[in-house]
Amino acid sequence: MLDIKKIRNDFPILSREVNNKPLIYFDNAATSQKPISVINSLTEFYSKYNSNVHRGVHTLSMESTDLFEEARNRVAKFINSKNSESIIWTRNSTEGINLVSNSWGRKNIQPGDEILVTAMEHHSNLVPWQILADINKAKLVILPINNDGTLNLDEIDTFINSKTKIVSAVHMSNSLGTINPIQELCSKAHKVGAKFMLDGAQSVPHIPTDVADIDCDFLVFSGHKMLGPTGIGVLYVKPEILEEMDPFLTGGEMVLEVSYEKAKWNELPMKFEAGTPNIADAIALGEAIVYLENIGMQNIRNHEIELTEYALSKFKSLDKLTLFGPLDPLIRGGILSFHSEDIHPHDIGTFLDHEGIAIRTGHHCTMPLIRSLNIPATSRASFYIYNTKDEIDYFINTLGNAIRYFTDVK
Ligand code: C6P
Repeated sequence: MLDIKKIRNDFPILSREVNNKPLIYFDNAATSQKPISVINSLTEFYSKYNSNVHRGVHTLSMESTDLFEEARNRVAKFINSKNSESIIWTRNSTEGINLVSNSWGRKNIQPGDEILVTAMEHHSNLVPWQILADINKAKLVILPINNDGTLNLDEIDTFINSKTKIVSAVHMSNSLGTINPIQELCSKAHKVGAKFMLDGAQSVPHIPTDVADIDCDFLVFSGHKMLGPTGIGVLYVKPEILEEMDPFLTGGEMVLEVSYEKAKWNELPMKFEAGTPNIADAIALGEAIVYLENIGMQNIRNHEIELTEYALSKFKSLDKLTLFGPLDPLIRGGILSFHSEDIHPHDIGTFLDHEGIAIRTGHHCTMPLIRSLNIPATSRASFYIYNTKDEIDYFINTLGNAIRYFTDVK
């Protein structure tokens, strides 16, 4: 059991009011709130250590370089990467996927090859592959889903075949909450000699992640969804693949030697980190990881299973709502997307906001998925470590009021 009261005290924003009501923050899939230790880390860096990294011989630069690399080591340990050279700082998950599709993809995808993604991908794990398929004359193949929001694996051995060169799949869907059987997808990809990339934007903040165990070739995630600041993300790449990859962005820091004619790339991981990196935010992400580790990732997962189970049972009391995604909390995360035929999601979102509840409404950057459900958008509540059953009670009650309010008007 988590000490939620203690945890909540660590998040200053949770004590504010919105529209004269205590804030209930259920928009964690979009971005999480930040504990005071992360906020303090940013202030401390700029107050005491601010200087560029890997460039200076002066004390400040050496200190900031140490803190920056310490944060990288923390990330490596957090996802059980054997070495920290496999950890490349990016701005977010989106940049990590673009790095792989542009660097590994352009070099390795041949005309006629197949790239497999699932029907529930975020635009970030779809559009870069559409562009790569177009440029390299490859075929983008979409793995379909079942009515319950799980992947349809009936013909998986046809979908992952000898033409498949990469399978890139989301671990936890940001629109359905579904947790995908990534181990199975990864081993099937490897069996046909394809690479496996995991979009961990929604899973790494909520589920213990072990890249050695999963055996994925690439993993991306975003700091801002796991208590860290915006503007910092991570791309993990298996060392042997990283060695062969060409840089994506070029310029300062990623070179060892430059003449007017050519350049020699820097060592890993700097080869992939052109320009001055996001130093303070990387260090603060390290603090976020310390915070998560102190609570324990399995404890976080257990707490969210409990909240999800509770919310799913409470949803049954609401008429006129369709809830998307699987109903078993063990194969879904704390993300609940729902829709009412009679009420536009933006109306629900605005009604809830008046009562202090923050949810997200829209297509959640999964437009093809939402369209395939024949709806314009969904309303989405998403939980994290600081959320409580009392908040869910208030949310369900307010949602009931919203449904009555809008359907009575009709
Ligand atoms: N989803 C949401 O509200 P960035 O924006 O690069 O940090 O993360 C992109 C991304 C990639 N994959 C998945 C599964 C995601 O959920 C996201 C971000 C947010 O659902 C913002 S659109």
